[in-house]
Amino acid sequence: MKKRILITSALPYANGYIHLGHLAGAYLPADIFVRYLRLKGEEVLYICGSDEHGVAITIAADKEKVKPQDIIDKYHYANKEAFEKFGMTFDNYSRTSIAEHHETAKEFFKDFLEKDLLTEKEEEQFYDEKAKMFLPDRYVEGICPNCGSDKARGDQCDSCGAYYDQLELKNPVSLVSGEKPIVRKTTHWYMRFDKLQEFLEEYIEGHSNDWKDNVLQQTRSWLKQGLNERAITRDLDWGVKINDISGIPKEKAEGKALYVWFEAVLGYISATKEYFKLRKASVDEWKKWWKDEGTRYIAFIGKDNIVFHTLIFPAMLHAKNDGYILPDNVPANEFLNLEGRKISKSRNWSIDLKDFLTDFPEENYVDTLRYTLAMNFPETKDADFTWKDFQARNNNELSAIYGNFVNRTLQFLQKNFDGKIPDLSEKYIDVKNQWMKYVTGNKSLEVNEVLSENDKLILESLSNGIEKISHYYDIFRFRDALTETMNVARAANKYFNDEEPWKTLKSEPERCAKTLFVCCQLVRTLAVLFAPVTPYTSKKIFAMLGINSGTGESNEIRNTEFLNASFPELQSGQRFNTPEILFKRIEDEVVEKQIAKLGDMEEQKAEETQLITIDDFAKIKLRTAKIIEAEKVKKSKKLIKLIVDLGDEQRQILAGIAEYYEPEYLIGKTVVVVANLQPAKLMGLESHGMMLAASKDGKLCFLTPEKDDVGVGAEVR
Ligand code: B3M
Ligand code: ZN
Repeated sequence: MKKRILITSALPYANGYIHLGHLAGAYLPADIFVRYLRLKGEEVLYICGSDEHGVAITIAADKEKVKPQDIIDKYHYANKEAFEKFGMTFDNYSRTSIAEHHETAKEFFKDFLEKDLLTEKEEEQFYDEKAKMFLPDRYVEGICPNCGSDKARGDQCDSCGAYYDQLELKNPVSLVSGEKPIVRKTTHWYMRFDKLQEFLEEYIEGHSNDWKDNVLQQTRSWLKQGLNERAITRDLDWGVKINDISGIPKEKAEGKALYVWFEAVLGYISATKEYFKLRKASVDEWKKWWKDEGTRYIAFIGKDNIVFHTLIFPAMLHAKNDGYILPDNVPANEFLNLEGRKISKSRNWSIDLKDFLTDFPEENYVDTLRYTLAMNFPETKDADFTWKDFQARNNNELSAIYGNFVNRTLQFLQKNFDGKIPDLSEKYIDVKNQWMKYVTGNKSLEVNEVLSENDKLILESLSNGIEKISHYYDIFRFRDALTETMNVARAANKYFNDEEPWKTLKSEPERCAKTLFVCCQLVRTLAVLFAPVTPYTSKKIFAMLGINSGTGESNEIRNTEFLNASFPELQSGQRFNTPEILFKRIEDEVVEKQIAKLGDMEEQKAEETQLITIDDFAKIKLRTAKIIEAEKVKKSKKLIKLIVDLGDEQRQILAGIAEYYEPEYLIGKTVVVVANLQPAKLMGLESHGMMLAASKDGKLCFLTPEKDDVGVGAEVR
């Protein structure tokens, strides 16, 4: 049995805002898991931070025309704040620009140098002659040598996940100048990953039963190809510099930085060191988490980071030969799509967390987002987030099931029991004892008639439910854990319905009190079970109940709420506070507005990038014309053949408007046509010009002069 659990989430690059895809991949699953563990009383340390080096940062700086330092400051703090509001409970959210991290990274480099695991080599690299610089990683784009995708980066292909040597990229283009780079020699240090192949094979096979399939598959296919030595330095003046490391010639090390992946993974360690330093703990405290067999380490990541965490990082930890533990699991998620399409920031097909928080500032919506994402975690394959689903999860599940149960229970007590947890009469006084016997496994024990069939059923649902929930959390099946959690809420509602307290209030008041006594306990139970996923709501419920109970936050006193979730812990006579609505309904307009926001920029951007001059525009000759004949083109759904009069000539124009207009309606109308368009043939018919029409959202209408004054043939400008 491990004594403590170390959890990390991939360090997001501080080059942009966190979006929902990130959250569903590596952050929310980890936070849910961490809260769950803390609520079980486990000793947990949850580490994350910004990845602030490498080309991802310098490219963002180039784009925003500021210094890399400005970029990392801007996004580090923005993301840290957004994460906090989203309820992430890191023990430390650090950053890789801290001195601690540079020292740790250099220590590893130096150590590998001494162990002969690094080779210094002069090798060919892409060089941009115009920009006078080498082009590391993302500074070049080209065709993927593996899958043929044409947007592959210099070091990795986003399409197929391949990770290759930059010179293998086909048709390379420099992103700095747009030119084709030349190949030039430069010195770099290469890590002998080939020497670690055997060790890694053993390590991975040791986990063939407990790691996710997607993780094993990708890792094995890498191992199968055989590990090569890899350059772990770059020609870059932003990052962990190596020019002050003894053992390598200074002139050669000048202008070089460690490859971002080599040092970023070590960021988890430096962040741990920083955490204990900030708490003024003893200098060796961090080692308890990284170098003690009593610690279990789990690394949460997205699928594009798999091999760095299953091979590269473990290889480094092992090679350091200093007692480091290895990841015990790397539960990588696949990708989250948005409204059926791949998330893309540049196409504005994305939802940044910060924008969500601006539009939905109330905490209940944060919980709805956490719940919706968790119900759609891409655990085994890519999944989809849609606003309609967000609305439905809120209205039909959180509000209609969970919120409804809490609300009807507390309202009923408010109205009929003076806002207090009911006292139990003589007949039912033993309920708590019987309940405890029942949920602690003593089901065979003869339970007396104090517990009704309904009571037994709900207790059954509770103990079975909690067992399943824990089991699913433990094997990283969070969607299932959450579905089971909602099932407990369903069972609670059913209990309320079956007991019919609104009837027994008059006919069997003692039983009614017992029913509500049970329901109150269930309210607390649900708040505990939902706490990892919807913590803000749980806090509200605990406050309403007037009790102190945790939601698995970082600084809480460790308790074992989750293990005791099924126990009846509330006391009779305890007064509670005014109930409030937990999940406000989300109306259609709200989500429609969000859907409409997506992709906006796609058009905007297209307009921005394709600015034309007035001379360009003058090339287009637009003129008014009167439609004198119109008929449908045979065998075409879309085309109408028009004869238009331009005053000095008549022309035949084919217009794709048959789905919107009847030909008869068009005759006699004055329209605007492009008069100098090259003639073209459509369905065997000549079209000489083009008629202008406006279209949007499946609707279309042609343009016509506001007054008849100008007649036909008038120039439109
Ligand atoms: N910064 C890459 C990414 O966001 C990354 C992960 C580092 S984990 C040490 O995909
Ligand atoms: Zn590819």
